[in-house]
Amino acid sequence: MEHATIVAIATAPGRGAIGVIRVSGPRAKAVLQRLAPGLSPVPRVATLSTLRVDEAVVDQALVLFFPGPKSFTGEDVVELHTHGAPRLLNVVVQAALREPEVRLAGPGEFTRRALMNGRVDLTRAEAIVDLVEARSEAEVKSAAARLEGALARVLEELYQPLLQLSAELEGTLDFPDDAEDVGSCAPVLNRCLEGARRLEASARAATQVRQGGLVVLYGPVNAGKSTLFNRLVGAARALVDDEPGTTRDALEATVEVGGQLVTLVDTAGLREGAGRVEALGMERTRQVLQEADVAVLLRPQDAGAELETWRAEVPDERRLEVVGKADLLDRAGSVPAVSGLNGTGVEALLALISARLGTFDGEALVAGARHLEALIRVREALERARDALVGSTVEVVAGEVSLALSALGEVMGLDVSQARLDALFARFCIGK
Ligand SMILES: Nc1nc2c(ncn2[C@@H]2O[C@H](COP(=O)(O)OP(=O)(O)OP(=O)(O)O)[C@@H](O)[C@H]2O)c(=O)[nH]1
Ligand SMILES: [Mg+2]
Repeated sequence: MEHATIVAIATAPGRGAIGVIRVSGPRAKAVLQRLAPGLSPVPRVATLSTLRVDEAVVDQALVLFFPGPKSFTGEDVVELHTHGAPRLLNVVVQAALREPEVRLAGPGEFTRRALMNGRVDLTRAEAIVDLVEARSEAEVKSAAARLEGALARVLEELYQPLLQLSAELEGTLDFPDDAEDVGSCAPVLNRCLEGARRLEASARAATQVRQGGLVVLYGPVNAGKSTLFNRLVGAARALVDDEPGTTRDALEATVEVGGQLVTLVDTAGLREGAGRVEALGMERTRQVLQEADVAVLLRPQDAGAELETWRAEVPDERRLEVVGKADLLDRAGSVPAVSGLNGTGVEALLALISARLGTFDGEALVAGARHLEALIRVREALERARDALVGSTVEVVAGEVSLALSALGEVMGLDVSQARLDALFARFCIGK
């Protein structure tokens, strides 16, 4: 057990309105006494206080004291909300470090202490990193739901009956004479299997949330794809010119559409008789179209026989057709129109894309690839257990159930290895 007191700047580097310094450990209060002599803080109440370093006044700060064990880390915690000046924050941290047994915190060390002291469980610790790293509203919601404990509860709902089932099967092994027919386990086992399948589906949905959708702009040359791309990205990323065949390489950017992360791709326009490099570009367009979740066909209002060839590039269910250069149209058609130049119809297009991608439904609770992999093992083991009910021995069924149980335990963090903790906390920033 380590007894060092740790200190770190908890806010992002650089200037800001406020900067927060966090201190945790047995000497947290001593650090506070050094910086704000004479202050006797009321637990969990913000107090405006003068901070001093070597007698000199350095700032007016809001001071908070959270006595352990009812604090974030489970230890005594002090938070100093100073003005957000990087030099000032450093001066205060350096002063704190002069207190004996105080050192700088490593990445994620506050959360790690919270985990060690039972203040958060692993699913919540992981949710904290995901929340900090979230790139879209959907990721924020997924991480926040896990932080609130939703994942822990759902896992527990599967874990408890599985644990009981496992105990019963082991009992049967120990006292074979009392053995009922192993088939009597079937209802419970099937319910567990259902639960495991739901969790797996949720993990797949979460992977989708993390990766986001792939939206590809395609269509004939000069349709205005790059202009629209630039408008959606909010920056002049792609070259725009009235010469057909301007874009030759697929270009991608990450944008948020309806709260979801989307990779948006601008592609080389399609036409007959393109030169060699342009033809290579069109080849690339066709490749990325295969993977697209939504392919936006941007085309002129009056398209002739070519329209069917453009449509044929992508199956109907993944294609969204829009007419470009809406600002030049004198009559509205049946297909929605959009102008990358002046923004007409862009909001409506985003709404259509968002509807096609589907929205985050709160089911995407499970975090990452690691969870998905373990949950697949849970489901597979339970399927084998169910199959073994007919024509196999109790040993086999019990063995599979116990495999499922330990894979589920991995997700719950019941048996966490040091290496996995190190890997998790390496993703944290200092001060978290
Ligand atoms: N009036 C009007 N002109 C546009 C609009 N979008 C693009 N243009 C013009 O149309 C020409 C082609 O635009 P791009 O955005 O380069 O078209 P593209 O589809 O990327 O073309 P390629 O890369 O050659 O396939 C340029 O001269 C643009 O200024 C629009 O919404 N309205
Ligand atoms: Mg282009």
